[in-house]
Amino acid sequence: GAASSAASNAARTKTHPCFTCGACSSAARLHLPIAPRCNLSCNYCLRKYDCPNESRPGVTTAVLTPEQALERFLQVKRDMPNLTVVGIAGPGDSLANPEATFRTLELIRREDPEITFCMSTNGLALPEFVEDMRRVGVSHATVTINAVDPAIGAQIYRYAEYWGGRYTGETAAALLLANQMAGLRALTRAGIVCKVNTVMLKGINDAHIPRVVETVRDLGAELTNIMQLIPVKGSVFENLPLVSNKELMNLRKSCEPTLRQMYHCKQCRADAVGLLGDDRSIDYRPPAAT
Ligand code: CLF
Ligand code: SF4
Repeated sequence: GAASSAASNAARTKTHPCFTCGACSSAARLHLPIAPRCNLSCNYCLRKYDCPNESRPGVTTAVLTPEQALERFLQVKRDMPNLTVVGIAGPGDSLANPEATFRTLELIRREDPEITFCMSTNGLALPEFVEDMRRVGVSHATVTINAVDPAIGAQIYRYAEYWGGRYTGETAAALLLANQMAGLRALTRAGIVCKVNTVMLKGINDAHIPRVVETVRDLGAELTNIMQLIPVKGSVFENLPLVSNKELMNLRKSCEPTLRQMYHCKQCRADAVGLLGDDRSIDYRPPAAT
């Protein structure tokens, strides 16, 4: 039932290196890069690189098929006894590639009933897929929410693609926000432990972020991860002034009384492997296609 899965999901938080800072020096995560497409256009993104919502920008990750992803999982699991989490974090959006995302997780679940499943998404397609996430056993999710006001969101997103339509401006931002909020609420009601990532954008959403944190707390999120923008050359925000470490830390500290904050994010690659601070993704090559 929902109550017992909520309890076991919460227990998994202790060995999740992103959701529990104390686990990050011992517990490893594996990102499987099976999700190339995206349904959103964020102004800090260039699609030829990994999704900066949950990844290091400027890096191009080779995409795996679900079968190749299963192979990589089995290989990494053999090599890494401290592997606790399998994550889907791009290189596009997990839920803009639902067939590949859920097929990959189903294949792995057949081989391993225990490993923790984590997914990150921009949230645009979330309301449609919460039930699938629950069904395949996703216990942890990250939704990137940069604004809870469509007037601010309109400065961050160029367009959103939804059910065959392309939306721009405040219409796109309002659609995205409605789906993020309904999706986050449905996830937490289903007992899935949620983190919200927010990219701090100087002069755009920095003063607004405390409201984002309050809103997602009220929707049941466990923590927020306020992240620095790493500017991508060629993106709309390539020349946005940088946020200093001090400004980032001050904002996190001021939000801490509202909701638990993440301080140890490494802005991983979409194919990251190992401990958060010890990225070994380059050691692992995709198996040759057969
Ligand atoms: Fe991966 Fe993200 Fe899951 Fe962690 S990463 S999908 S929650 S298993 Fe972690 Fe990496 Fe920061 Fe993400 S350090 S970028 S917060
Ligand atoms: Fe880029 Fe990620 Fe935004 Fe999609 S959700 S446009 S991949 S930053």
